[in-house]
Parts: sequence; structure tokens; C-alpha cells
Amino acid sequence: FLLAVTSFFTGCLAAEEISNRKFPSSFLWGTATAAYQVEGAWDEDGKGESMWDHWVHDDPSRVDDQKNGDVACDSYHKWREDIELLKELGVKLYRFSISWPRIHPTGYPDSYNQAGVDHYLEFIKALLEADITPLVTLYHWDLPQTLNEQGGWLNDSTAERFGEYARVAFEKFGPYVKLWATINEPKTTCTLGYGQGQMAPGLSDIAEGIYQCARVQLLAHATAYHIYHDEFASQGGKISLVIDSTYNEPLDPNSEADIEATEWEFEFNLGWYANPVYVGDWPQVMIERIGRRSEQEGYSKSRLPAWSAEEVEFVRGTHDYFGLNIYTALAVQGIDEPGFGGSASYYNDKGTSTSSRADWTKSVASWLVSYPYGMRGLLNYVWNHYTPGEIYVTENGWASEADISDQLRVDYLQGYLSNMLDAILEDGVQVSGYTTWSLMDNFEWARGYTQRFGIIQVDFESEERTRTFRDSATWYQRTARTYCLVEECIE
Ligand code: PSG
Repeated sequence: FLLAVTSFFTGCLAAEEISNRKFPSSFLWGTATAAYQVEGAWDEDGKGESMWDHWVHDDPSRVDDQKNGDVACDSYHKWREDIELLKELGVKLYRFSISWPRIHPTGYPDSYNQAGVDHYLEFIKALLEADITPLVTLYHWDLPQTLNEQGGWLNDSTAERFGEYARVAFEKFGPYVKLWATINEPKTTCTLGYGQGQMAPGLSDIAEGIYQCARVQLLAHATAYHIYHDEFASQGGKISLVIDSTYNEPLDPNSEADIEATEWEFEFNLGWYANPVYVGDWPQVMIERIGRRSEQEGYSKSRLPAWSAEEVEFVRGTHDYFGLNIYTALAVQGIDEPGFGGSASYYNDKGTSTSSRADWTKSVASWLVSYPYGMRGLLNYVWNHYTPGEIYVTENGWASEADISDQLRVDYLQGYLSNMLDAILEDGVQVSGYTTWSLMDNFEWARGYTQRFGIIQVDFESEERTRTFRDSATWYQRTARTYCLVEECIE
């Protein structure tokens, strides 16, 4: 309770005073993108169809503006221009993803596509020449459609296919890439793609599919991790999972029920993925509610998928850093009848209800508010619960209109980074790098091009997909040069 009050207070103060302290000189400033969201060239040079290609072509009304990623930012062709932008920003780290169906068009190794490999090789070498470290995500949601048709992330064999693809990536790109992320945000894809049907592949199974998806993605991650460490250890790189989390705090800091529910909210979202990797097995509270014991307690069925002791050990410890995506915050309330209160559903299982506080600034994305203290709070939560040794903040960013002037994004970045600096300097959290989402506007999944996350604007009406610095890009450029969040720092 005291902790919650103190953190609420610190949050208010932090917004006031952004100081001239500096980030450590080893800190890596960067930006992030993902293949399907920026590349375009959806069927060029031998690329196979991905589940997102299929999803948006099959029924365009699935996307708010009925658009798709066929061309997007055209980065598949304009990558030299993108590297110029990175150089102009002065960043040292670029997180991007490889499109699996460019490497294995059907998801099977016999479909190997040399043109896809050549494309990324050229790109990666050019990044290194520009003195920019690549942080390469192997999977950012563009599953080969053939695998999707065979069950996708509900089918255990997809984990093996992912391992085969990862092996090719290590073989071909490993000599140049020393920072890898296996899978981006399994929580978001399992809940929205397999639970609520809002994203590809559009399945709605909040009772079981949602948990099976988590299991297969964790096995896929661990498969790639072990291949890397067993077969490519001499490459000397690091590989981990990228997990997204909200920062959660009790709606009423005086309510025992809300405090407990806040912990459940963390466990059912962040812990669902982080616990198997950093601690071992599902979080205790998930096991209690829907796991093995629940059957003895008279509940209809254990809905946490089968997970043998060998599998638990296979996944445990598969991390070289913690890849954390943080955007937003939630105020959490306990609900009366937690767990199995209603029908069998992930959302009942959690036993929480969440909302936003009135003083958290809203963005144009309904789920995204600004609560800068959340950065410090979540970094500390991850640091203390999972002792990862090192954290990279692999995404953090703000949704806006298409305008060049984006003061709210500047405020958001400044507030969140100031709290990150507090976590580094005052709390002793090791944050090695930060890749803001996003380098430029891109295809925002089911929102199409209606919500903009870029510090650089992209004109999607122009053939050239003209890129223009926003105010936030100019701000970020100065920050990356000075390692400091206020103007006075220059020189
Ligand atoms: C991440 C976090 C939440 C929702 C969606 C995302 N959340 O906390 O409710 S998706 C994530 C993704 C990237 C998106 C970007 C902005 O990795 O591809 O474009 O964030 O939505």
C-alpha cells in the first residue's frame, strides 16, 4: 500500500522536473520497425504469402481504412533512404524484423528463397557500414500462410518450423548480427489473433486457443534459443524474447482486493510469458486458477495446456537479456468473484477489471495513455521479478495524427525516458538500449494508416512515400546526440 502511494506521488513529481542528467555513454539509442508494417513488396522476389497478407486481402474491411501492407513504406526498395534517416537521427541501434516468408516462403525449408536472404544481407551490411547495430526480430507476426493453414500457432510443429527458419537466419546473418529477438509480443498475438479475432488469423477462442498459442510460441522461442546456443555459440551474440506489458497499479491504493488484482494482472499478461522463460513454468496464480490443481477443486477442466516437465525445463532460462515493450498503464480493480466467475475465459480467469485514470493523457489509440512513471515502475518490476541482468526497451512510442507538429509525442518520450533514467541512475536497473516505436509511420495492423506512430512522417498518398522529420524526430536526434533530455545539455 505504501509503495503504491509513493509511486503515485513520484509519478506526479516526475512530470514536473526533467533534469539535465545524462544517460551512460554506453547507452544505445535506436528506433524500431517490423517487416510487414514497413516493407511492402508483399509478393516480390519469391516471397511467400504471410498470414497477414492473406487476412487483409481476403476481407479488406478487417482494417479500419481498408488498406493493407502491400506497399506500406516501400522500405523493401527504399532501405537506403531509411539508413540515411537513421544516420541523420544519429541512432546507433536499429530494430527491424525479417519476414519469415521471404526466407521460407511456405514455412518449410525446401522452399528456401535465396533472393530474400540476399536482400537482408545487403541491408545488414549497409547498416554496419553506417555504424548502426542491427537488433533483428525473427518473427513480428507475419507467419507463412501455409503454416497458418496447418494450424499456425496452435500446432506444435510450427515451433519446429520456426527453429528451421531461425537456423537459416543464424547461418546467413549471424556473422553480422549479434543481437536477436525471437518473437515479438506473443501476448498481443495470442490474445488478439487467437482469442479475440481482431488480428490475423482471426480466431476467437478465449477459453483454450489463447493458452495453446502461448505454449507453442514459447516452445518456438526456446527452440530457436537452443539452436543458437548449441550450434552458433561461436558467433557470440545474444538472443531473447520480446514481451510487452502494461504498467499496472491498484485503482484504489487502499483496497486489498485491488492490490492483489494488480499482481494477477501482471501475472496473467507479463508473467504468462516471462515466468516460463525467466523463472520456469506458468505463474503460480495461473496454475491455481486454471491449471492442474483446478481440476481437483471441482472446476470443469484444466485449461492451461499440457506442459511436460521436460518442456518446462526446455523453456526455462532461454534468455540473454529482457526485451521489453512498454507503452501504457492500467488501473486495476479486483472483481467480486475472481476466476471462474463466469464462463471459461481468459478474461474471467484473471479476476481483474482494468481502466484508465482521468489524469493520464489519452492518445488517438484507445489503449494507449501516457503515464510516464509507468516506465520506471515496470522496469523495476521486471528487474526485481525476473532478474534478467540486462534489459533492452525494444518498443515504446505514441500514437498521433499525421501532423508534423507532435508535441504530445515529445512530452511522452521525454517523460518516459526521464523515468527510464531514474530507473537506471537511482534504482540500479541495467537498461542497455532503447528502440523507440517507430522510426516512421507504418501499417498499424487493424488500424491501417489511421494511427501514426512514427517520429518520422510518411506520406502514404505519394508514390515516393515521402519521409519527413516530425518535431519529435528533431527532439530525438538531439537526445541521441547529447544523451540528455533537455536543451541546456548541448555541449
Ligand atoms: C503493444 C502493446 C499494447 C497493444 C498493442 C501493442 N498494449 O499495451 O495494449 S502492439 C505493438 C507492436 C507493433 C505495433 C505497436 C503499436 O509490436 O507492431 O505497431 O505496438 O501498436
